[in-house]
Amino acid sequence: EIPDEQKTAWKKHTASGFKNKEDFETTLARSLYNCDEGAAYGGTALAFRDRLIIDWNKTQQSHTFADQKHLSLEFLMGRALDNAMLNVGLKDVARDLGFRMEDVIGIERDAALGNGGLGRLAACFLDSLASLDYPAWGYGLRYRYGIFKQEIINGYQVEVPDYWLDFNPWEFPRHDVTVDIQFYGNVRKYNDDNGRQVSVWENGEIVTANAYDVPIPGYNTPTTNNLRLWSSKAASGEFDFQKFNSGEYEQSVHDQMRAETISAVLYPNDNLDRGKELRLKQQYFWCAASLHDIVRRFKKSKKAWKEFPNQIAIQLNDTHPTLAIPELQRILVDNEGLDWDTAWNIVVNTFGYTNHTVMAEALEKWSVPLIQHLLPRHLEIIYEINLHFLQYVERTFPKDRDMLSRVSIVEESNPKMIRMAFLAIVGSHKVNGVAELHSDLIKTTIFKDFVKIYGQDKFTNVTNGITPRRWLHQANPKLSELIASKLGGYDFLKDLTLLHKIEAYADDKQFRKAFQDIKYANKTRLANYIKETTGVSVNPAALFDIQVKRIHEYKRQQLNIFGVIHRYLALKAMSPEERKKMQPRVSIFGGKAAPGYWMAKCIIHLVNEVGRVVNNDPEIGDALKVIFIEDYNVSKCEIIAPASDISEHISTAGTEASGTSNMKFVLNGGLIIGTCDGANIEITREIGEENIFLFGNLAEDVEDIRHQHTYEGVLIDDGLQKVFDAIHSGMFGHSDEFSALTNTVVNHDHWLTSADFEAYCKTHDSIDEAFKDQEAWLHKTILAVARMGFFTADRCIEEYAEMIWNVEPQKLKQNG
Ligand code: 26M
Repeated sequence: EIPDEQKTAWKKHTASGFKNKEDFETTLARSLYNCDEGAAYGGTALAFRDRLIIDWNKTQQSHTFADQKHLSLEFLMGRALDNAMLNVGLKDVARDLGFRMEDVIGIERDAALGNGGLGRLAACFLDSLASLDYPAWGYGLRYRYGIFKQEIINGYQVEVPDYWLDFNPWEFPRHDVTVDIQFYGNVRKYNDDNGRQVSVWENGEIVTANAYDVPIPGYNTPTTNNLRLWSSKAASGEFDFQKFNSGEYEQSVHDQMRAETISAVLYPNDNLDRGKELRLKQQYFWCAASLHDIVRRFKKSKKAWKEFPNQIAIQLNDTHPTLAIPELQRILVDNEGLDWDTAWNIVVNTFGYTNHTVMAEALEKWSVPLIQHLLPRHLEIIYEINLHFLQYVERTFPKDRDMLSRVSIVEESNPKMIRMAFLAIVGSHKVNGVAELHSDLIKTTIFKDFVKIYGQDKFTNVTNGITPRRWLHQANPKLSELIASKLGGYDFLKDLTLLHKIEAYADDKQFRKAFQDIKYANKTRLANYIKETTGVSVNPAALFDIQVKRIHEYKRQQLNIFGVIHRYLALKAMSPEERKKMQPRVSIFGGKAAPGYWMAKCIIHLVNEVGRVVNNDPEIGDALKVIFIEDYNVSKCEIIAPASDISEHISTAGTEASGTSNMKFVLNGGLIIGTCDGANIEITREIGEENIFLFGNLAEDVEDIRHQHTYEGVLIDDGLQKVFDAIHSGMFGHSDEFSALTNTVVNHDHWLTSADFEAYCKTHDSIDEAFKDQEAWLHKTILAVARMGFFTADRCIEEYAEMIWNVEPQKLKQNG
């Protein structure tokens, strides 16, 4: 599949990394005397890329037509070089150049084609699929601009475009793989010779999808899977050519730009749906290109259509790819001539749908007029799907008239809306949530009626996980090495449950010391990074308290910063002697706010202003520092996650579907302060409740408390009132800047900031106490690490494979 001219170019530096100076010089077209870190990165990346290609080709040739397809609008991959080196097993090669490997790796820009948890989960799953030898492809969009780069200017977030493609050695354009995608147009009906009605969607605008492939290497296996990203281009039809020649240059160029706009930029919203037409275009463009690709490959196998679901499993990462359901139905009925029921049976057995949120504002709906305009045939098909579905519901529940309007895929509002989650449920054979509590919640709240209709078995849980290759071995090589020294090798990177064997060392003096030294070194690394980037000196011996994730009211960074202010006021009220006795702390925040999310931006501003005041208060010194790390992303997380003593996962109970950074922090030897939400609950069950700091109201009580707020007003906690008074006094700059933040608590407190405040502060006090006893603390952290085996993404993939995809691994024959 690789074009010939590329093959010859690559031959020059294949097989062994660059063994000699000439290889390197030809690869980069520059002399070694002129080699800086950027050049060293370029050369190393190209050399390792070549190693991957060989296995990649072998893998793709050996795979039969059976495999799984993962449709995700987001893949938050981070850097590739370190991972490529780990998987090829030759991390040392590049040292010859005389650079520190860390610096060379550090040159690479993140592939940041995602917002947060959902996109990173897709990336971890690709790593596990390849590492476990599952034949699987990812399908996504090749955004020219990934998630924006965040700068903090005068304490405010400023968004800078992320143009990441100027040197990307990890992608391969497949000039021969293109798909023409139609938008708009009309539907023509006619009866064929057998009197069967046929629908033709025609006269639309055509945009071409170009494939770019990214190799996904597995760890300790030659299996190298494929991530295919689609890029939009104007269709090079004669029409445009004519326009150009007849002097309509401007129109011709304008059409081109319009087409390229589709894959131009990632929507920077996390857990928020805004129903923009361009977003719907992105979704259809990518679904249609991917399905065309999948169907084309299946047809090469010459198998009967009924075999389709046995050969192919398509997993929908949230509702973003739900248009793939009517699109496959359209292909089967309109293009391939299957009857409706046969086609529908194939569709349902092919798709699985993963839900990542219960929050109303994140549940996708598209207006009927918009779909009508953009995808007229799909709207007809969606209506037909709904008709069949509602007829079934009516037959099954003849007495429940309300049921029909509650579960209808079409919401009878003005304008009418298509409920994408309902379409995804109806069009899939399995629906899963991403942690036990979350999977229970969807069954009892937003999808309750569907459980009645389809039964319990259609709904299942697959608790999220993370790849231990990136999140333990790469991010924390020293800890990985220490564990390997006790376990007699690195097998745990592929079977994370083996970690349980280090429980035996929780009381071992030497092991504890080594473990503690590693944590201290990781904290020092982060302290150096903070010094370089913010100019603030933090003491690595202080307790590092970290909350890094997208900024969102439901994640409650406001609770954290109010708690920090509370602590600051308490410190100010103490005598110098008393203050000296307090456990020194560094409160670290990081995360991006969606550009249109005003409240989230206020939170960022408050954190920065509190930092400015606290960090410059000579009375406070090391007792408290407040840091905001700019532009939090995957590669920064690799420095941050190993450096925590405590990390914060404090969402209002019932709102965070799972969380995955909670897993990263514990796996790296930090403890959690958290609510009974998402995967925190299962983490507690695995590591023991004595090794986690839980607080706050439970999910089952949240509704009642909100109700109470509405009817009786919000009760503001005394401690929180003092914090608000300090903010209103202008202590952190003009208080108008923060009034939105305090008012929402006073008016509704939808996120229970006040209701949970006291418990939150008390829990932090008990953390201070616990941290004083370093031996006991080490005992807890070592046990916690030892018990994290369950949270590997490898376990997730095995569960999906067995419960949803019904597939087995396919090992490559070595030297085959
Ligand atoms: C929707 C419409 C328009 C534009 C953007 C969106 C959108 C983008 C991302 C909606 C939701 C998005 O992500 C949701 C998400 O990241 N959910 C998280 O998924 C993780 C993996 O399962 C969980 O661990 C987190 O708890 C959950 O919040």
